[in-house]
Amino acid sequence: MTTGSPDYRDSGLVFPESFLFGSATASYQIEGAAQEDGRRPSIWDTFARTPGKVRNGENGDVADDHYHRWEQDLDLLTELGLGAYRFSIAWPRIQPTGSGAVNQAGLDFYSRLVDGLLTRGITPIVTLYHWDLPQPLEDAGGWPVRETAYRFQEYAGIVGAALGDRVATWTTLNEPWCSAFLGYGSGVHAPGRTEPLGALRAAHHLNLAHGLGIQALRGVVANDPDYSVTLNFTVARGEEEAVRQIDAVANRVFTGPMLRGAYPEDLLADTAPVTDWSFVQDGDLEDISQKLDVLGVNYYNTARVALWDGSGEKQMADNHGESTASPYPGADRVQFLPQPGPYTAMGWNIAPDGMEELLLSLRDQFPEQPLMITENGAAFEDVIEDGRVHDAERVDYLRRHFTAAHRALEQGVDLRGYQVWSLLDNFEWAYGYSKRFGIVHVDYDTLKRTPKDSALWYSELARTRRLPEAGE
Ligand code: IFM
Repeated sequence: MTTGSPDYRDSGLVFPESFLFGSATASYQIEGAAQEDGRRPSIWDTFARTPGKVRNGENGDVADDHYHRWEQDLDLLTELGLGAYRFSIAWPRIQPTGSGAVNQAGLDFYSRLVDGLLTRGITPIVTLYHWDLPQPLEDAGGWPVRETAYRFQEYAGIVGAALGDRVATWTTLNEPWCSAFLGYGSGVHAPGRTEPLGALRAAHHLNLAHGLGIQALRGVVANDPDYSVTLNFTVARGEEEAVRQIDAVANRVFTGPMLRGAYPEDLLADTAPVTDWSFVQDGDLEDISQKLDVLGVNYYNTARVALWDGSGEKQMADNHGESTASPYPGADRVQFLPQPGPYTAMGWNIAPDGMEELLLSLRDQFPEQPLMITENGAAFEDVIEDGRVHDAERVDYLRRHFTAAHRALEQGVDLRGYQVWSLLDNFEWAYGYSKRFGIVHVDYDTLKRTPKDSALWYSELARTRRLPEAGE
């Protein structure tokens, strides 16, 4: 057993009995069957078909064909001994036009999936929105428009009424920062718009959708689930003023209204050249600040920032794709500096200490708020050889991040579980299929699933609750 190693390569650590080990996926990234059983296009179908937006012109039409192979995929969870599965529901399967008419075939698919999990003794963690906005809602203005939040409220109520007797945890949104600021700011995600004001309006309407969505769920569910949202936090380090500005527009723009019932004063001041925030209406903050049973935390890496003095070229090594438009309205003087390695195949720096720092910081900011790691994992250049994938780098990445999570637990953080991203190799958004995050390899020609060494390692951890010794 090793503890306290400076490189976060501890072993033998034991996680609590109640700690929920699981793995995560998202609808558009794995399902395929894009034109089946009444599903209509989302903004990602449209974006992926726009030349130059997704690497190699790839799309989610087939992806992992999970829509047809879901039973096999749930069996994989059982074989690995995982206790939870975090998946998302495709809004365009439930309401193909984004409003009104409900597509029963879509609800039936997710109902079978939830039942399939429960019969296998696996806890369903459901995300309502992981970026696949029905295209007609974008055509009507998308997230910058207030009406979209009301449409989400309606959709949440429909799904809640259908599945709300069986779901353990409801997560309204996955990473609204990406939806707002990559979708409408830098434009590297769907719908690919580059409008600083649109991005801030989108952030507010996503916040509103979250609050209204929880209220809609509460009105219809029949059991006593946990309510949640998943945020991707930017752990910025470096020059204090640059850190403050990024923390405001990347993190506190969501935690402020959701957990404190107010937008941070410094965010309002920073973004004053872009907007006076008059789109925030009376009562919105009360609607948004719903009690959360658990806050979902997605963590991958850290950022190093500094203020740009206007001379030389501004550096934007911020790991969020290539675009000349900024995803940080109001923080125009902040530059993102390259960081020391090692890196994953995404070029993201590997920094388990950032996870520990983030969990402690959230505990300090929101002492009463239980937390769950809802995503953490890494893409590497995997090679399949003789039916095995020896992904030692991913095993090492996971070992170090589980160590970080355990250290946070030991320091009193109320951390309820950990969902590894991702169960399967899948469609990695603007990177298409070029980046593999799965602990299970998917052959995109045959769609065969092969658990990688990391899956076997994780299985051992989940079964024993004990971080394996190096080499085990
Ligand atoms: O694949 C994504 C996921 O959809 C959202 N969080 C980050 C992952 C890796 O980029």
